[in-house]
Amino acid sequence: MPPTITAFAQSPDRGRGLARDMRVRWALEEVGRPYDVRLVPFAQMKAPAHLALHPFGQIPTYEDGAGLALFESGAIVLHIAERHPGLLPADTNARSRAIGWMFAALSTVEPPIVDLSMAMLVERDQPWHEQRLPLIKDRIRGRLGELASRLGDADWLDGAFSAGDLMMVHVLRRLGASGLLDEYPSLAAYVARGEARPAYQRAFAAQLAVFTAAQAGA
Ligand code: GTB
Repeated sequence: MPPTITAFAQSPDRGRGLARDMRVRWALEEVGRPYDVRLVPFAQMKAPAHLALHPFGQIPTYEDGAGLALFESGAIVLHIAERHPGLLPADTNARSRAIGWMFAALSTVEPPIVDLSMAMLVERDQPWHEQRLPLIKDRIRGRLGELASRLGDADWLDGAFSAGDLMMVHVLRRLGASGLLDEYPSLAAYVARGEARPAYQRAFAAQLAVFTAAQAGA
């Protein structure tokens, strides 16, 4: 039985593949595993049935059909990467480094990027918004500069494409509307390389189809 993941029934990203189910879809496509999707309407996200699966009432979740239920996109992608070839190197040290990049994406690079999204979405009317914005942007620039230095002219962060790159590319994509990524051409090219992967394209098309169908039915 294929695993079942959850995604927004109506994603606020309007099909841009920014919600975190995209990472899980992409990982499953990279390792060639089929999956089912259960769409969660906003009205049901904090209801007991979904909270039983995800303590914070969010997406994505992952159920393997054999009793395992997971939440947190990082844990889900790692689970997939550990069980199927294609996303983690065979060499144990390289494997640990790739997992390290997953953590770096989620805990070092993503937080200021999420801060920027939140600032633009829900803090615009605050009297301190205009003062806070450049501080957040400079924190992001700091991380992007450091990341660009480490990437250098390599295609991927540590040898072959890995779950670390998958996570980093998806985290960086959220900067699209800000223009910040364009200040770092090597990182913009890195993201474009990730997006060009056939597995990414399949995952993107699948999540876009959800948005298109929701629009058609609205
Ligand atoms: N740390 C968790 C993980 O990595 O899985 C975070 C999960 C999370 O934030 N999920 C969001 C959610 O369920 C969806 S992805 N939010 C509903 C809630 O908290 O009640 C975040 C997201 C949402 C929208 C956009 N967008 O519109 O561009 C981008 C990303």
